[in-house]
Amino acid sequence: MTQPWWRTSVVYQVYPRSFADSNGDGIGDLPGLIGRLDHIQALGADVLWVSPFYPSPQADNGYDISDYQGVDPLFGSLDDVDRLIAALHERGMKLVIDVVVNHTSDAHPWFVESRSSRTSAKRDWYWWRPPRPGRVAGEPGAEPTSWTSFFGGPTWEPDEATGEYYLHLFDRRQPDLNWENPDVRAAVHAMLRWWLDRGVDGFRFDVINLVSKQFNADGTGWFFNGPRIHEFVTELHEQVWGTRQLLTVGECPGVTVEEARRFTDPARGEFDMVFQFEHMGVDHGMGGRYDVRPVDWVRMKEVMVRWQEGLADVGWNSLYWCNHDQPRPASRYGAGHTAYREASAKALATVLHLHRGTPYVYQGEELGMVNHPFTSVEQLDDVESRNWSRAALARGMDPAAVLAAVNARSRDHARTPMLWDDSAHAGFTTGTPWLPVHPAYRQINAAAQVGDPDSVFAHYQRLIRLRRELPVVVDGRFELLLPKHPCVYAFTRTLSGGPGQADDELLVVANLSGEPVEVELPGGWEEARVVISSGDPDPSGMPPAHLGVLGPWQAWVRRRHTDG
Ligand code: TEU
Ligand code: CA
Repeated sequence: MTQPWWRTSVVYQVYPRSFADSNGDGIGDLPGLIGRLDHIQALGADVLWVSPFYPSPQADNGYDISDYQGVDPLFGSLDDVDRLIAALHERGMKLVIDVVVNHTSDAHPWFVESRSSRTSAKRDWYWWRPPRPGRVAGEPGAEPTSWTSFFGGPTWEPDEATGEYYLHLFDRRQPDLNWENPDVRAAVHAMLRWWLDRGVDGFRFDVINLVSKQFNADGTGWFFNGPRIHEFVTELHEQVWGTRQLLTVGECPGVTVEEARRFTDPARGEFDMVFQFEHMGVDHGMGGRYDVRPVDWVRMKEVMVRWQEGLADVGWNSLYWCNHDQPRPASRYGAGHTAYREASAKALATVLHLHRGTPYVYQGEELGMVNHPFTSVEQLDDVESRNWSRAALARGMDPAAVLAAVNARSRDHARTPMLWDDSAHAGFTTGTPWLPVHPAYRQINAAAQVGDPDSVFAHYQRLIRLRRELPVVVDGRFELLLPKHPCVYAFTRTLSGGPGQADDELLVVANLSGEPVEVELPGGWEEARVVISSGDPDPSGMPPAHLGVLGPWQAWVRRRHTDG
């Protein structure tokens, strides 16, 4: 059986609003993206995932869709999508589009019709429920369940015209579709087949494990991996792509390894991989993402290993440190905007890209971009950070602490403009950028890095090339070393050569701290060739006895063949 094409792929994610602006309105767009495909190709990524570009009131920057089969004029036109697909395919690259079908925008014609009356033909396309018995819609506590929205506040919005509530797990302008209704599912399937006919190569499904809800009339229930989730996903697979080989990735907040095995077991016909969130929670306190804690690498390794092992024989991992919802990894886990910024970005990339799974690179990560120094919560655009800040201030939290929390965690860090060069607005736009450009853009930008062998960009290029060249990177068994070490992340990857054949082995070692450290590594690697390295000292010239001596943020990968 031939292996699916995406096993050797590296995906590059673009948030179109923030990538490249072609017409000077300060907002990135599809023609701008098409003009920058050389950058992604030069990096070596072969798949492009583009965040939503569909018509939308932009309440959540396009994750609130009002027409699934169009393009918002802000981003361009359907012709631009066709041009993007053609330009990618010409380069041997593929396109994955973002599918947001847990909810629509409240401006979607389906919802407009649904809310028009209790007897509307599309009433049942969304989750309409009466207030709790004996209560009036709008009264505090009258909500049908006590669920809290991802963006704060209750998940139920009272609707004056009909006296009922509708469900929105995210913003109130993002009403949840009712997947219990077969007409809703059929409409989603038809819409996705239409995109396949246009030539897209895959789908990233937004919060797809929330589409099956268990709602009980007594106000209890849940919505993570609901009772019919696997039935819905299997049906989606059958109805939309069948035996065609795409790249499908389901974003699954709260998913466990056990659930992920079900979602990604090829025999079940669901998804190729999921985005899990466990590793994103390692530096969250009990209060969630804005309860800022330093990353505990021992715990991080525990989580990563559990996923590596859990999906070793069945299923497949996605690998990411960042996306459009997360702060910049060079700030969050690395050295931030200091002398070790680049070394830390390289070390983090080395660790991630040598795990087993499909790596995702988020725009700017390949430059070691860092968090934006916001000086006021007023500068934030993101609905999540704004709602959280407003609620925290209302609770009486110290304004300086609120600012510190959003400066550590806001989704806007990922959304400030891509840094292209040292010209005005970092070459992102000729107009006024919709979010501020990072003040260090003269130092951190693509033009300064592409072609420089010491750059973060070049390091990503080498990591991606290594994956293409060495099957052990794709298929090798993963084994963690030094699990209890607080800052050294070390592991081996092993591909058995079979009878009479040597094993191909990699040893990956990274010091994820700004202090030099010395660790004891397994023997037999002294003569092994260094295939990737970053930071000081140069590992290739080290005397064998010093194998475990690591400089600040130093990382390297060695390769050897041993008889199996
Ligand atoms: O995100 C879903 C999700 O669970 C989170 O990452 C969420 O955005 C938040 O950060 C939790 O604290 C997806 C999209 O990636 C995100 O951009 C959308 O806002 C959201 O769904 C709604 O469509
Ligand atoms: Ca534009």
